[in-house]
Amino acid sequence: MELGGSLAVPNVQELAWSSKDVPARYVRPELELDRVSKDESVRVPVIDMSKLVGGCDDKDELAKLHSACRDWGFFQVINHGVPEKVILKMKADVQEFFSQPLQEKMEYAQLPNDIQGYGQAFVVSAEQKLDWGDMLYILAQPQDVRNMRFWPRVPSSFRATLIQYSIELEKLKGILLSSMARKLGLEPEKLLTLFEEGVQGVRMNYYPPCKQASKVIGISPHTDVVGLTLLTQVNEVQGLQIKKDGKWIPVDPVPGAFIVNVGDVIEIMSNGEYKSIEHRVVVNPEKERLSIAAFHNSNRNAVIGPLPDILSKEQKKRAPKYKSISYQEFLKLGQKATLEGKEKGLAHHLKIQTEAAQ
Ligand SMILES: O=C(O)CCC(=O)C(=O)O
Repeated sequence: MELGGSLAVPNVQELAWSSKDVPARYVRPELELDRVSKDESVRVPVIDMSKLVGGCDDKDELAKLHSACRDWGFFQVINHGVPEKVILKMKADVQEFFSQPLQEKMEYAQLPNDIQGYGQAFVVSAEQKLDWGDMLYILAQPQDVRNMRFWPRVPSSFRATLIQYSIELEKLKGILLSSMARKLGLEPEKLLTLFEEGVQGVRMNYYPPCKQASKVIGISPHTDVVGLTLLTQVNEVQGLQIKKDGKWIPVDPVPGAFIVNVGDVIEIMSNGEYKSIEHRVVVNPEKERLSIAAFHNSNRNAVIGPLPDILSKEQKKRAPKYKSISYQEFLKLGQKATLEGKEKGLAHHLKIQTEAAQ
């Protein structure tokens, strides 16, 4: 599977050590105009997953999940069933990987025409502004997409840890998708079937501190060109922000929680009922930040488009708001749309323009 690649650019961790001034390619003048919410009462919803599994059928919690997907596109999940020791081991191994000398990490460097490996994400032109972060991206599930060339051997437990972590996240993905399906008026199995054996890519992010933190961005504003993302912040350094009502809202992780976000594919499949929200990462002036994002795609035979059952929900006929495309077309378009912000994201590309909107 060809997923396109990224142009080679300097390693940011090294740059952060070596240079006093931020090179021009990392400076983002537009950040000065951004509005960040200081209102602590506006925070992403927290969903208690123990109320949605094992025969518990808490209607209020299900309704809370539904409104989180519809009105926020982002939420946190607690009591999610992923064993704490699996999460802690994953965090520890990722931290150990990034703390190695550059030469060791470069053994797993990105190659032309592959998005996997150690490097920087989605650099497609020599003029493009750059993000203040490095990453290791690995396709972890299903087994047939794995390319062990990019899987670190140090720490020695890394490979087993990532496999265990990715299996646990697949289970959580399943629970979330069946809960969402129920509130969307679908058969509980419908989304599960569409996402069964879908590719899970795990992106481990490392954002070095930056003395001129207000001038750079860890990850540019974007929506996720996938179905569902499950994210864990590795250390105690806050940085993720989501766009709501024109303002950036910081996401403060609840200890032990996963941060979940609806991707473009779920927005499209739900015919716009659920929203894929723009988000970005800001950098800390003193401390490094690490995070692990697991992106879940639909399976490789799925058509990406509004689901017929949603278009005819409750016997009402609804017009599709998005075009339908094959998974192959989705991969091509997805590459273009990535890291371009909501306005140019995949859901935007596929949106059917109504006369009134033109
Ligand atoms: O580091 C984070 O909190 C967010 C990461 C993210 O948005 C991404 O990897 O696409």
